[in-house]
Amino acid sequence: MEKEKKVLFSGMQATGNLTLGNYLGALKNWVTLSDEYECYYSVVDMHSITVRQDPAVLRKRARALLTLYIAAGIDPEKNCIYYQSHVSGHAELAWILNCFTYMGELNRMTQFKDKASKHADNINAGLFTYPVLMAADILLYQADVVPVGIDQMQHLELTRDIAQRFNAIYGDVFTVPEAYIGKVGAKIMSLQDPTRKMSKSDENPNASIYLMDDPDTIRRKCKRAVTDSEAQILYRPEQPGVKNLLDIYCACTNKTPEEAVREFDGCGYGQLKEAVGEAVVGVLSPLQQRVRELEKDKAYIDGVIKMNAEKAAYTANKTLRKVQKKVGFPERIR
Ligand code: ATP
Ligand code: LTN
Repeated sequence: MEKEKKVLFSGMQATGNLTLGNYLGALKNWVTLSDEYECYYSVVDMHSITVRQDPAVLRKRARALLTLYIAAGIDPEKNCIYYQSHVSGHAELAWILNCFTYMGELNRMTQFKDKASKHADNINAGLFTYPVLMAADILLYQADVVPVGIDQMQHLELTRDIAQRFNAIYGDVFTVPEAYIGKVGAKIMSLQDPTRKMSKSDENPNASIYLMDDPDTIRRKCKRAVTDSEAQILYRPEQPGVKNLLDIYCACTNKTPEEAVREFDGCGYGQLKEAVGEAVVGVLSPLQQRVRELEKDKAYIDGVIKMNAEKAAYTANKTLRKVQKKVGFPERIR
């Protein structure tokens, strides 16, 4: 089949409660990109078990994340939204790619070092080879572009190196993917420490707005956001708290920082925080409403899960069979 649109792959882990940062920095972009590309958006549950999980909680969160993809506006008829664990090709290709990845390369991964220090009691081999599974995710679908945050760039570079190494030995097997880094302002910072990014693993619940927070909680968290004592609303790095509030405001209202600064000219921080709270509620309330409606329709979600897993497996298997043949596995007898 001729490729009409370029292929895009991305994934998110269902660990923790998703934040406004995940939505504005990733999901919202995914929706925009879904018209232009043939998209695969995976709930990467196999990556999640590199850190110990409660099985019931993981299952529930994975389904909630998949539902959220749809609620955010990704059309599951036109794009492929699926659980990584439903397509066995991910694990199979990851094994092969493990044999084309050097220990030294994996040793350099900063996320591994970071997670290993956070989970010193469980530094398992899966945590170490996490980037290889990620490479398998991307290469299985011959993805041209991969939208990721800056923190995942190192993993993407490794994916490119593995693909190029494999291609150099066996010919043109894999498409070498490019990173797609979202627009400026897509990095949402913590409301309590605007020098750190808003993160779902932050232990302070006031630091992050969770996607399922109710309107009053959202307003309260915005009101409590840390700012400064400059008493002027300008968009500049010297005022990271105010800048972050403006970034959130702009991302929620599709305005530019210049427009926002003009709008808040002469206003106090209280007014800014109130406006930001309303803007966030304006974006999250309809999203939450769609999530609740979708959750009621179990049969529909089940149908999406089944159909899209089959769609993903079809493409994945094509690549996998080609790779298996290249490395010398015997042909299957039909
Ligand atoms: P954790 O706290 O567990 O590290 P996280 O909240 O940082 O999680 P990830 O699961 O690492 O989120 O990332 C999911 C996606 O959301 C990635 O594409 C990432 O770039 C994006 N993302 C996460 N946090 C932010 C943020 N504060 N601003 C913009 N984008 C973000
Ligand atoms: N490691 C990524 C999630 C992820 C991913 C991928 C992203 C797993 N596989 C493939 C893009 C492409 C994260 O933690 N954000």
